[in-house]
Amino acid sequence: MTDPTYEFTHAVTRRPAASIVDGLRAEDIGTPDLAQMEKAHAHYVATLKETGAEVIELPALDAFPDSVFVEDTALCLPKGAVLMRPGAPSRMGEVAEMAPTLSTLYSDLRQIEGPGHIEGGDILVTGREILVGRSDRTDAEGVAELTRIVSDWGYSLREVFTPPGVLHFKTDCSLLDGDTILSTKRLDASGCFEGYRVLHTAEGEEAAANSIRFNQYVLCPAGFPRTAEMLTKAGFEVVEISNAECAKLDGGMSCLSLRF
Ligand code: CIR
Repeated sequence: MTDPTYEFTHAVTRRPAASIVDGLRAEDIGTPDLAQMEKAHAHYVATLKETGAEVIELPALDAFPDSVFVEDTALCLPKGAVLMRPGAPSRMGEVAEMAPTLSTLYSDLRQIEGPGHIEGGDILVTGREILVGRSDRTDAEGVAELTRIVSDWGYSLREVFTPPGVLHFKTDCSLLDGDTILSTKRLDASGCFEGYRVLHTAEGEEAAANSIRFNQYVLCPAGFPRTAEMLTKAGFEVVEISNAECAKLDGGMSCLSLRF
């Protein structure tokens, strides 16, 4: 029996574009370097492929500086996929660029029509439910529209809240298996993971929370040794990937792929 929350046969990624220097960021901590980002991206894609999954690598899109962060454009579930409606105006057009790829892979492809907004980075699919964090990018109307769509497929969706100042819900958490979550202490303190087994990122290593479980591996941003060690001790096979360039744009491991 496969576990649909972390056992995947496919991923979709998009190469970073030269326009990445214009990507959105909450705070300017430096300009991302395209060559360095491409190198880390290649390591990321190679790691996904190493698990036996097929990775569909889409070409760079110069018109959309943040288009490397494909996760925000869609939600992919076993029964169907949903095209999102990003809350960031500059990212709206990325959805139409993703639609043709998903329409070849899914017979049931739905779309958030609006007026609400929702981005994939705010959605965590666990073994028992779909958690969606309201944030600056994801509003009540967007959550309500997604709730109606996924209830058709038998999912229950629970609205939660992304902490203030945190870009996306999954900036602060990730799924390690159907029942286990890696979270920052600040997000877990909100009580949103009651009933789950929760592992905390180490103090000062909050940015390690945006990791992904993909088949046998947990892909973690490099540079957070205490969290990596904790995960290894808990029995996970950790692969560290440089996230220095994406971090300048508030991006992490989950943002860089759609997984299904
Ligand atoms: C943005 O602000 O939209 C991008 N610079 C970063 C998106 C990161 N995506 C994610 O966490 N799912």
